[in-house]
Amino acid sequence: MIKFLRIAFLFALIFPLVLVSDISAQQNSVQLQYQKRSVRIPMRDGKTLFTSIYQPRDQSKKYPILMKRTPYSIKPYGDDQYPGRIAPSTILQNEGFIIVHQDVRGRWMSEGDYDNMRPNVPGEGPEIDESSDTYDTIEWLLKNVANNNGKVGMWGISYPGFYCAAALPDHHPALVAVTPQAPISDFFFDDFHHHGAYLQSYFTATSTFGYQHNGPTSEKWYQSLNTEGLDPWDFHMKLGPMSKAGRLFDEDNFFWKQLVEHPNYDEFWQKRSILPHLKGIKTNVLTVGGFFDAEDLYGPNNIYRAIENNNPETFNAIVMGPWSHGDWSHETQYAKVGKVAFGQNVSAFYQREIEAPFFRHFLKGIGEKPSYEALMYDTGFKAWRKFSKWPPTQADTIKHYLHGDRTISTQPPTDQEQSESVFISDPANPVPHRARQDLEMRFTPRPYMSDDQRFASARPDVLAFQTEPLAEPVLVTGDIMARLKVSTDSTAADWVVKLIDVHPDNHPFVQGSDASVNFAGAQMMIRSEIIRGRFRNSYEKPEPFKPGVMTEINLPLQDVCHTFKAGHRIMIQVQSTWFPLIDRNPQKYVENIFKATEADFVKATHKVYHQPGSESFIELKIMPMPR
Ligand code: PG9
Repeated sequence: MIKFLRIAFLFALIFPLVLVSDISAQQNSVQLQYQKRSVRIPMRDGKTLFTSIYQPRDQSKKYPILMKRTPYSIKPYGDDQYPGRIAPSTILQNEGFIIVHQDVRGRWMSEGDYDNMRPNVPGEGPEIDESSDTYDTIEWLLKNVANNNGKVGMWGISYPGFYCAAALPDHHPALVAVTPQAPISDFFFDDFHHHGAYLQSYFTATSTFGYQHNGPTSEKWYQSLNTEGLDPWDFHMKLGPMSKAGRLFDEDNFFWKQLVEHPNYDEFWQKRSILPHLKGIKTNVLTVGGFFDAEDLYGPNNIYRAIENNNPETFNAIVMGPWSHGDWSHETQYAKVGKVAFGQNVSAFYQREIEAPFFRHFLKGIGEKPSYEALMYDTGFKAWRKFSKWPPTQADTIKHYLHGDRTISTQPPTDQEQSESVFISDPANPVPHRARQDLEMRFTPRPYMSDDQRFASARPDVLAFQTEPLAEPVLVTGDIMARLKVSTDSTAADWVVKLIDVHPDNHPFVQGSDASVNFAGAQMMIRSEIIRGRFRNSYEKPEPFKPGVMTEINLPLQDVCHTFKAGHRIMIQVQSTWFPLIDRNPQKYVENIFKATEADFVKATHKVYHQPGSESFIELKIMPMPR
């Protein structure tokens, strides 16, 4: 025992030293290869943006510029301070580019005021937006940075991914390669809302983007909520209705006020969407995302589609892997989402075979032009699939009907069957979005996207429908549409739909997953989505439900590429609460749920119908299994 304690003590002593030495080795590696210089670049309105330029020390050749613009700080500040990683990957970092990092307007060391998802101002006029700030930055860099080859690329993940997409309208001609990765496209469908339902799981993140700095600063100027050690369920339940939750923020949290004052898809949110502006693009775009990205999944899917629809001549490709938010930028032995592994060395393959060749070709003229339109990782078959069109045109859209006996089939229900499924939805006892023991206090939601849903199936307020075990594998691709006929005995309701891969009872353990995962009979979530029912006919003009009246809910679920193997079942779960991922709907219609009081929260009886002529079904795009 003494010997063990001695070893443990030595390990505790040495491990941090090893860790620190590894980080400092990475910083030294950057410093050995690159010389850092920080500048203030003037924008057309006179504000200056703080920019760090990492110039290869080998000045014997010319290099393209590779730039990231971020609201998350480009620290460490100081020209003698080097981060451990400055490029999208170690491969690109070691290859040699002029790497540029910039604090976006209104953040950290840059001047100006911050505006979340700053609206694009079309054209090249004097008004500023993220496109003009990028244009002015590129113009300055080309004139003031030695040994550049006149070509510029951009990369960024999440908010930095938005700044890549926001650079595209009226882009600088030297901007020839852009990869928006997990990009935000529209805050009414990405991050803070899903089809109008507010993500209470983003509550603590509101501080990060809710306060203006008082001028350039290298120090954090906003207070984050201290939730250290708190139980997530209790914390979120004790927040109460959002009308009371705001008490945790002080008066000048401008973003919280905007969230509260704009509960509908009004001009405030619409003008912040980048999607309508993605036209006239003459650069090359590679959009990257994760099929299990809990933050920005709407973004990559819809930025790719908008560019594809508006710019048929442009190189525009999409890569979606078995990843959560930004996982592809870290090399890990297993691609893991939550507790579940989806394959080995997936990120390494992406960085080596997809991302680096994209920049090498368009920025350096080295290597072939990428030949794929869509590279999608089949999360069931656990392998990459290449498509010449996305969603694939060879797929057939097949209705999968929900039946009153909780089965799913491609045959519609008959008069002889149970015509409705009924459940009581209680905001005081909402369905958790994870098994209670797995809930965590987080900046943003993440691991729930691939969880086993057996904890939910067991609840009376979750309707679980499933097929018979599949005789043949079924490859589901592209977007999914849930078309439900529902009613409530009240006047407001949210509707959640989950697509689940039910594993056979003899399914083996999947290497790389958490040891705690029991794959036998697992109900692994593949896709999920929610709509705040008031927005069923219009996101701008919400409507109450009429008590007891059958009502259509058409809910688009984000893209998938998933083979349900033979012996597996396809399951659909339907429910009306999903807490604390999503705030609780009072279920009594009020104009603005952010202003509802405890008295507005009521239990309600909800129904899903399975009647001939009023069927509830899910439209799945089924591909013939590739030979
Ligand atoms: N899309 C992510 C996010 C945005 C806003 C608040 C919290 C998270 C991201 O930029 O990582």
